[in-house]
Amino acid sequence: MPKSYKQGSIQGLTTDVAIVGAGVSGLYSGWRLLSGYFKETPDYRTSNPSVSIFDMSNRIGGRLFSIKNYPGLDGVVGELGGMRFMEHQKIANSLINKVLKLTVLDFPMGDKNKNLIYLRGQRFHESDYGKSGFKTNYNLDNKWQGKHPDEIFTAIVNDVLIKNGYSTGARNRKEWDEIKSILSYYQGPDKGQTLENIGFWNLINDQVGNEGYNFISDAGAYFSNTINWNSAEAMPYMMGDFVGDVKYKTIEGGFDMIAEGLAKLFSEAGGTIYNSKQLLNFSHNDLNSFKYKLLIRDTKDNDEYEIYCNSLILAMPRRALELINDHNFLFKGGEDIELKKNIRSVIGEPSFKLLMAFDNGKNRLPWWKSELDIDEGRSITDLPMRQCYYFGAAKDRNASLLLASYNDMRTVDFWKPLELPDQGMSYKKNSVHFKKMIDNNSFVPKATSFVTKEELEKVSKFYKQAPKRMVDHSLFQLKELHGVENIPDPFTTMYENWSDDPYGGGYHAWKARYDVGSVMSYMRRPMKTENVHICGEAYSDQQGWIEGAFCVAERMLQQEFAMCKPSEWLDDDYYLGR
Ligand code: LYS
Repeated sequence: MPKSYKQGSIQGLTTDVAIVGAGVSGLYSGWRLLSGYFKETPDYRTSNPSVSIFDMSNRIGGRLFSIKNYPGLDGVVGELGGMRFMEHQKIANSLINKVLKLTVLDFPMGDKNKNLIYLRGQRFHESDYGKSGFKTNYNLDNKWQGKHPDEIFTAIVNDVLIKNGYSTGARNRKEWDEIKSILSYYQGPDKGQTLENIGFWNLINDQVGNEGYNFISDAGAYFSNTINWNSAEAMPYMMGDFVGDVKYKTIEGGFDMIAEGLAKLFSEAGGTIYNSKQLLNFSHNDLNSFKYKLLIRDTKDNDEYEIYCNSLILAMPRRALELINDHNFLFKGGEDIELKKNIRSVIGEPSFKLLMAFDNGKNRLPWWKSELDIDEGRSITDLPMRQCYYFGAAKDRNASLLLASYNDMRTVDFWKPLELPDQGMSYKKNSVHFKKMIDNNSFVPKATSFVTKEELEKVSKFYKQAPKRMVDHSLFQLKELHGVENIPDPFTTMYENWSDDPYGGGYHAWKARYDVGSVMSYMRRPMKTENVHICGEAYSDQQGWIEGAFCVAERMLQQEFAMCKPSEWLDDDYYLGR
């Protein structure tokens, strides 16, 4: 597309493929369409399509959002969104290493002897689990008392496998897919049901009782992993991604470099990204030779534009899909149509991250190092903050950065009334209401010996600053979790609540009683007669990971856009899912 569209009016713009959403699934799809090979089919899409990406926010990356080059924090990166991947996630891994050539770092989980677990008022270390005589404050059966939550998760999954006549041991995603929809349950109220018809909470309750459920939900760090989602999806998910000695990786310079790298490749290949452009609606078009007309709103000045395309990729999560006007040929305005039901097959999972930067003071060490000799990794608690991650010190060691809270599901509600006034994506900073809230409530960045207030204020408009009351609640909990009296006030903060529009959650989970394999394939092209496609993390089988987004996008490109496998950088036999 001509670059001249980038600024100013996009009225009348035409593009073969319009992608809505500049998160990783949209950017990946755009780049692949411009750089990949198409099979020889009589499809119009075989001839060098023009591709444009639209995003309603003023940045790219979607739910990847790194804090980098922050004044006073040289050499330390903070993550408000996605922050890691795993080596067996092959698209992420090969893209990062072979295509984008980014530097991969270990994502530190810390020392089990130092990092803290604080549950029901009891403070201990991860290494205490399983020690003889160790007991938690949970009223558990002897069989489970004192055990590591991972051990309990594993026992639950193994029990199901064994009773179904399968071996325990490691399984890859393809092997899981072959068995997970035929596994069935054998006792209690869900007896005789296949696993996909059983909620994971229901299943855990039957296995380890209510108190066992409370324990593994609290100690497992994520409420999202134990909500009543689809058990057939939950089992491989827990075994592969969280339980045991999982090795996480991250990217030097910030996790959203994946989005930036893809955007750069996409632009170099001739694609254009249009920011602050929201898709309002779409329809069939008879004004020119393009199949569809899209109605786009500029989120900055509210102007509306009509643009034209032949294929539409909705690279967005559930909530964003639901924000599109539904009076069109696809959504049909009705609630009971198959597409609407399938859109509702996933649960948007609220999630919240709060970062705090501290002045290391005279000894030039983060407080967690000087007080508790913690170097890196995370601590877990049942307090509403749930998890904190010690991101580390700046190069000059003047300051350090803490992910002071990473929490999901019901605890996100704890932080809600402490947030900035809710005025949507681009809150109107000049309104009287907003100003009043800011004056009364805001946490104003503080100058330190190494960074001025002006420097901090300059960047603070790019990130939401935590209001004072939120900071105070957070410090209160950090003190309780760590058993430390004195934690300094942070000199600056940033937070993100991913439950807000248009995300509807930090990640998603499949509901029970849906045939996930069928819904996944359905979403990639809901109407076989139309070139409208849905892709992204939400309707993937690796929800909450960029790999989920990539696998769905790649599957869509090969199946629906007649693209060849990207053999130059990805193993041909890599399993993309159902
Ligand atoms: N991938 C996310 C993380 O590494 C977790 C998502 C959990 C979703 N249930 O923290």
